[in-house]
Amino acid sequence: MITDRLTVSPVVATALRDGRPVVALESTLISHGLPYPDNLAVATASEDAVWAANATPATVAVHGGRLVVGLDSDGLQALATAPPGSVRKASRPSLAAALAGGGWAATTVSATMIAAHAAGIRVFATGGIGGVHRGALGSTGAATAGGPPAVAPTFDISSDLEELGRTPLAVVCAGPKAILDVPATLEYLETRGVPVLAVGQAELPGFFARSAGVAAPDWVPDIAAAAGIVDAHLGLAIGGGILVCVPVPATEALADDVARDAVERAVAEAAGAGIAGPALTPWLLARIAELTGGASVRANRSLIVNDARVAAELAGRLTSR
Ligand code: PSU
Ligand code: MN
Repeated sequence: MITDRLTVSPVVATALRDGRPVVALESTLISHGLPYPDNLAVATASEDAVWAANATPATVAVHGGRLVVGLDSDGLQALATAPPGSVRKASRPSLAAALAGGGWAATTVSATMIAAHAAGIRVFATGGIGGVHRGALGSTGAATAGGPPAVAPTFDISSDLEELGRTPLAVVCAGPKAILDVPATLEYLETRGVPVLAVGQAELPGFFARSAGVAAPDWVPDIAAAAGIVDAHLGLAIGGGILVCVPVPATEALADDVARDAVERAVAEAAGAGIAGPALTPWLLARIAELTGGASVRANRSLIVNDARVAAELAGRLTSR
């Protein structure tokens, strides 16, 4: 079973045994989400932000047939500097192949939730969760002649959403990624019974941008209030995670129109080029980085480190309740 495949670092194991706050961090954003050297800078800064908020970071990845919870700095370096394409992206459906294949694999939100929960961790920070991709539901086409034709659905829906529906963990993010069909992603999360909270604003955070342009299902003024709801949800032990959405820091946020234009263009190009499957999200993030002259990477870096800091505060409040 999963515990036979789990390697928890001594530092993380000790913190958990002593009941001190621990924050899980994922590794796909290192290997597939950001270019080198930004990826290594973000991974290190996220761990530092967790330590600075009096919690222990536990970056998760697959290595040598094991799910490692608590990478050391050599592991972070190895993942960040691996040649593009040489590291697998492990989600729930690809975790077994990643374990059996040996070598390095990076864990997405779904695989990181599985490992973190098995290790006894309750709080996890990422950048933006995956969700319902634009076009996943297809379109019916125009009612009038000359309009856009009907498009078949791709059904591309991230396994992150199913995992949030089944694995009890608080996931701190900056909202669903802006490349997604955000309203459909919220509907999916509601159907799967996942509470979604915005912190400090009524609008759902929009990943690169402060707002996704839609209301959050629920919102709280601060982390203390979020901790109360997270504690109630996890305390029920009815299964399933809870999503805590924190807006990207204002100084690094992309303007709403800049984000929207880059996302729309990148999504259209990806469809035209036939990019699909697990390659789609990394392709879109890289293309948006080009289209925004690197501004999206600065926003992504900033929001990831901020999420790690907020997650550490949340973990601290949970352990002291
Ligand atoms: N947040 C980021 N960058 C990323 C991701 C999150 O800022 O690259 C990763 C996470 O690992 C998430 C994955 O689970 O993107 C979603 O991939 P997909 O859409 O293929 O499920
Ligand atoms: Mn997908």
